Amino acid sequence: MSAPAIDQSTVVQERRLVTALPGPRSVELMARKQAAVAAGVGTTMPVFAARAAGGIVVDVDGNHLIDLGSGIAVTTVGNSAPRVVAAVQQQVADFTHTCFMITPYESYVAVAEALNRLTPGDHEKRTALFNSGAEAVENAVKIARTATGRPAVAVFDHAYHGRTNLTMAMTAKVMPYKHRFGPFASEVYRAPLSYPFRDGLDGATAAARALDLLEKQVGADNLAALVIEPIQGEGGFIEPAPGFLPALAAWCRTNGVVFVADEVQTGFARTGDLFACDREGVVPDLVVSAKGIAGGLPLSAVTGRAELMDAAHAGGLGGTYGGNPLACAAALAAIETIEADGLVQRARDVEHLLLTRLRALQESDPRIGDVRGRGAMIAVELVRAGGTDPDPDLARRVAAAAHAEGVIVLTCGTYGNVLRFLPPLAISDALLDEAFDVVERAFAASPPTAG
Ligand code: PLZ
Repeated sequence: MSAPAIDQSTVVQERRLVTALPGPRSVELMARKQAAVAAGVGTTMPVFAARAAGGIVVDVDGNHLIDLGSGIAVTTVGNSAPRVVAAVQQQVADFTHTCFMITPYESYVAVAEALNRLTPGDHEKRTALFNSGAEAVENAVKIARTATGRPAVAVFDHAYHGRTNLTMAMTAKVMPYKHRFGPFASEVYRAPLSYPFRDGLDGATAAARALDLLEKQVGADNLAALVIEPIQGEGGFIEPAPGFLPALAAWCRTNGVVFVADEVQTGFARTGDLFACDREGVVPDLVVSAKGIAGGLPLSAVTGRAELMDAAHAGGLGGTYGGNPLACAAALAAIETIEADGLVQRARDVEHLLLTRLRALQESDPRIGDVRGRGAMIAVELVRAGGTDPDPDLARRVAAAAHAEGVIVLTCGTYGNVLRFLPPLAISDALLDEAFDVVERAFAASPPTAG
C-alpha cells in the first residue's frame, strides 16, 4: 500500500471529506482487521486513523474528522500535544523501561508528587501508578480491603469500572461488558444511584435510599469501600443531584468505609474542575485516575490518604509496567499543559458553548429528554417524544449520520440512548460550532423511531 496522501507535518484544523466514509483504504484495513483481530474487539467508526492533533483526526484516506470523543476522554490536552510529544521523544531516547520496582526513576516520583498536590484535599497523600483504569480500580479495592480488614465493596446502578474480573463485577451493564464472562468476583454490592432525570429525587433523599440498602443488605462493618464515579461515564453521563456525593462521603467517614472516587473519566480538567469531586468540595479517601492523565499514553493511578495507601505490605502493590517512564514523561507534560494553558477554564468555556447549542436544539426537538454534564463531558439523553421511554435507535441513527459527515461522536448509557460529547480541550470554538451544526442536521435528518 502506498503512503497516504496527507500532510505529515501539520494537521489542518478543518473538517474535510475527500471520500465517502469509510474511504477505500479504511475499507481495506477493516477487512484485514476482521481477518486478524478478535471479533470481540468492537469498532465505533470503521475509519482508520493516520494522524491527529487539536480537534482533528485525519484518516488513512486523508479525510479530516472533527473529534468529539478524545479516544473516550483520554486526549484531553489534545492528540499529539506538543509538550507531550517532546517529553516522550526525549524519554524514549534516554531509556524506555527499567521497571520501577527494580531500579526506580525520578519521573514516577514526580507524577506521584503532582497527583498528591492536585487531587482533592490537603492531607498527607501517597500515590501508586498502574497501566489502565481497571487495574487502578482493582488496586484501590486491594488497598481499601487491607487497610480496613473488611471484604465488601459497594458500587452503584449504571456504574462502569472496567473489564477485568473484579471490575466486571463492579460494572453494572451486562451487554456488552459481562455477558457470558462470569462467574464474577464476590462481595460486590450494588446500590441505587441518584439519577435526577429518571428518579426526580434530591441528593439527600437519593443518598438515604442508597445508604439504607447498604446498611440493611451489607452492613457498614462489612464494607471496605464505596466506589463511585462522581459523574458516571459509560452509564450515561449521569450527574447525581447536589448533596448526593457529600452525603455518601460523610456516611463513609462515620462508618470507617473507604470512599473511593473513580475519576478515570472525569479527572484532569475534563469536567471543568481538576477533579469532578472538587465541585462540591468532596474529599475522597482514594482517587482513581487514568485516561486524561497522560495525553494518550497508558497510565493510571491510585492517590489517597497516606495511612490507607501505606497499609499494603512492602511488595504488595506493583506490576511490570506500572508507571512506565514514557507514560510518566507524558503525564508530567500533560499536567504542565493543563496548568500552563488554563485548560480547567477552557473546559468551562466548552461547557458553555455545548450547553447553549444543545439546549437550543432541545427546544425544537422533544426527543432530547435531558441535556446534562459538566465541562467537556456533556450528553443528551434521547427519549420517545413527550415521555421518558429511552430511544436507543435514535441515538444510533444520529451518531451514524454525524459519523457520515465526519464528526466523531460516541453513544453510551444503560439504555444505549445517550449521545455523549468529549472533545479534546485543544479544539477550537470554530470546530465545535461546525461539529454541532452537523449534529443538529443529523437530528433533523433522523425521523422519529417507528413502533
Ligand atoms: N472507570 C469511570 O470510564 C473506562 C471504557 C471503554 P480502562 N471507560 C471506557 C470500553 O468499552 O472498554 C473506565 C471508566 C471509569 C474505569 C474505566 C476503565 O478504564 O483504562 O479502560 O481499564
